[in-house]
Amino acid sequence: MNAITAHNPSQDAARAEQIALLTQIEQRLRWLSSWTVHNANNLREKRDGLKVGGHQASCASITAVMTALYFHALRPQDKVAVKPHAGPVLHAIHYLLDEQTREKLQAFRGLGGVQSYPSRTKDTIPVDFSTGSVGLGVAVTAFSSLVQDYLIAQGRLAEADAGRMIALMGDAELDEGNIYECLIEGYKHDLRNCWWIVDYNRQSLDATTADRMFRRFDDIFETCGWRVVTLKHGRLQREAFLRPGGAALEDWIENCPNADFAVLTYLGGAAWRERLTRDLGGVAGIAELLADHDDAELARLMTNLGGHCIETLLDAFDGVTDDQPTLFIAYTVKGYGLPLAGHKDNHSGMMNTAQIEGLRAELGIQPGEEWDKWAGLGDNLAASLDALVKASPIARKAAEHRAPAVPVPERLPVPEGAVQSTQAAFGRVLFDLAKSDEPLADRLVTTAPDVTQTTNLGAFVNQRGLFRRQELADVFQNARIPSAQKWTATTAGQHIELGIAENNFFLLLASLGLAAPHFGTRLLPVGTVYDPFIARGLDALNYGCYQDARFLLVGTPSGITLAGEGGAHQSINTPLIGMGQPGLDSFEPAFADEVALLMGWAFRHMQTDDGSSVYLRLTTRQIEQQERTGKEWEAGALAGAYWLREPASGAKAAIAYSGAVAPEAIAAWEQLADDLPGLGLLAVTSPDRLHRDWSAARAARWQGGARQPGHVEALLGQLAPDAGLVTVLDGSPAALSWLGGVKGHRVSPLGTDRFGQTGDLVDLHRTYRLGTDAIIDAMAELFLG
Ligand SMILES: Cc1ncc(C[n+]2csc(CCOP(=O)(O)OP(=O)(O)O)c2C)c(N)n1
Ligand SMILES: [Mg+2]
Repeated sequence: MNAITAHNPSQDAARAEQIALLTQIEQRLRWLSSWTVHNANNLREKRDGLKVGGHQASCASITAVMTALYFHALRPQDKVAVKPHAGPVLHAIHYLLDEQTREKLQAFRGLGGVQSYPSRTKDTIPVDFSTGSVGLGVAVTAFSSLVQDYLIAQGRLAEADAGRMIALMGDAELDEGNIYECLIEGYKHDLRNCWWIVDYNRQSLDATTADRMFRRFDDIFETCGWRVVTLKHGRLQREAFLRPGGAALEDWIENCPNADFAVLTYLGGAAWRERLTRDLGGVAGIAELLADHDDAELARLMTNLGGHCIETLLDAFDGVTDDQPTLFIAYTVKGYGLPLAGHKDNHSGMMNTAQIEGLRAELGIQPGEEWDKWAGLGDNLAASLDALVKASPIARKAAEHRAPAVPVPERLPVPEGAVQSTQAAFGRVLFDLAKSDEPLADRLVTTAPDVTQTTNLGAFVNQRGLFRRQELADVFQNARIPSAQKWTATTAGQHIELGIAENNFFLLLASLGLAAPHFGTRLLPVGTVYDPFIARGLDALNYGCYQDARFLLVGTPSGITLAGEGGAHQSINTPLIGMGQPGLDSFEPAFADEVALLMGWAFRHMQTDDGSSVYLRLTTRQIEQQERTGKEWEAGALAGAYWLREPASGAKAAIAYSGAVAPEAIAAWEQLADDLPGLGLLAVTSPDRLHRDWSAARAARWQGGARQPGHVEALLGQLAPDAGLVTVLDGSPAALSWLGGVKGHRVSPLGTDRFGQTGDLVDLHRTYRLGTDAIIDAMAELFLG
């Protein structure tokens, strides 16, 4: 820790003045965050009988840390992820900066008001990273730092503009596994410019945290290349430790179990006195030390931990001037300065009316002045505080970037070949782009969790190279050992290789997908993962979508079409994940020309204001391609479905299929067409978009707009009202069975709803009823049964 330069009196005075003002600001943040929660829960009219909620103790725990950070250490180019339950503190900071309104604070957790947890997309103050699911908001900062380094290495961001990616985290977040996955990946990629500041109050939601972990975090982080700065004691404590008996007191605090410390904090000065007298009464100097402090002062001394001492925090932040990733462990008290301090149930605990009134009076705030920024402080002090706030570097933070769109070619060339798989077609489209001089090609960044080659990214990587900040030779290539894969890494490479950890994969996609608003350069991230292992990173995927990050996710291979790989690798429910996930438009194409069309569309859709991320569910099954005569199918394929074989008007039946089972659907159509004249064959490229469009069309009527039939209604409207539908896909049948509800058609849905097993495709199609025979049987049953 940097000592303050002691020999310049005017500097000392300025520092003392700054600390005094920041201490006032810290109190204001504690007040405003408490009052915001109190107002929403106790004063605002309630219409539903539900608890509103909020976390006064979690806020009070971190107000000093946030004061020192936001009004001193933070630079305009830095980005911060704030622990979810400190949302009201972040909003209070922007209230002091005149960037947040009283109305929004008063509407905390109400529609249009301040969100419960900081939200990039819904809050109106600058929020760099959304948070809510603990752990993810922490780890994402490391990946954003990696993205920043990628942009610097590629000459798209000046080194001088590099910011720190900072996470303000709760100590319970250290229990989340994704933190450690990220630490390992960060070490491999030479992570820098990252600060994680732990609000180490040793309380989680349920309990006080395990004493045994004390010091272990230092070991873990230091092993991974981090500097660990522990802020255990505030200035008052450090001074007391210098007194006679002080060493014993320090020792006592060091060894005090977390739970005991919390209990004594809650009980207050008299309890501290009683306990310290019991434990240390015989130690020389302790009686005098206790006598020198009344109960309130003693309580203040004993809770004067590093994370509540502005001076200690400023010194710690100022002390780190290099780019080594740094973990600050700031010891704190949950509920500091509130009557909730230390109570084990304080996570969702709230001050009652008498308690908040007590706090108001203690801070000199008059009734009715609760929302006034500097109430009770006097004009001079208020002016000084206002000046400090407005002069802080954070007040100069620029608005988020609006990066121009990267042009996408009108058409991406369709890979040639009479027999192809969608996965190979995907790899080929990327490879063709990699060889081109399209501006789009330079903005592609690919990534995969150790499945680069088996998901057909290899050709792209051979062409565009692996990315590393520190260049890395391909040892195999240098030794002239033949391999299809070049594995040389350079700063110019465009593939970021990850270890097998799907949380990291999705967090990197999220960070890459936020490059435009964060750093002013659009990147078009493309990530591949085995389709079943999407589930492994599902919360991180949701987290990326929630923040409106834009990426192309490719889940491949998928379904029981993986045959020999067996049930452990066969994805079943991913079509439903694709349908259910907001912010992610999902597709399951069958043919190479559909893949090329959808990829071109995806690169455009990822860049439009009302666009989203895109998910392609692909397969390694090679199938015969379609001879196309026109382009009419394309609009339908983008909207989610088109007739591969147009039904006769008023036809009595149709088969609807998605993806890899196209050959079985086509064969069944051919066998049934004679018996069922006019039989239709519907290629469903996106159950997701089809369903969303159907919902939107119905909602339009209820919202007063004109009732235009949705795309699926127009398609199925060509059939007779009493027509029968057989739907089939290599995945949950529920992804298509809803088609029967659109026009009231009878439906027989085929698909997989049991775990798969090994077998060849013939056996598996028979066993899981996905084959041509199953489709014909299902159709027969609709008409005969
Ligand atoms: C993934 C996830 N699991 C559970 C929760 C519910 N939850 C919210 S806060 C919390 C404990 C927070 O403790 P800590 O991180 O120490 O925060 P603080 O003590 O500062 O409030 C839990 C379990 C959550 N938000 N996210
Ligand atoms: Mg905690």
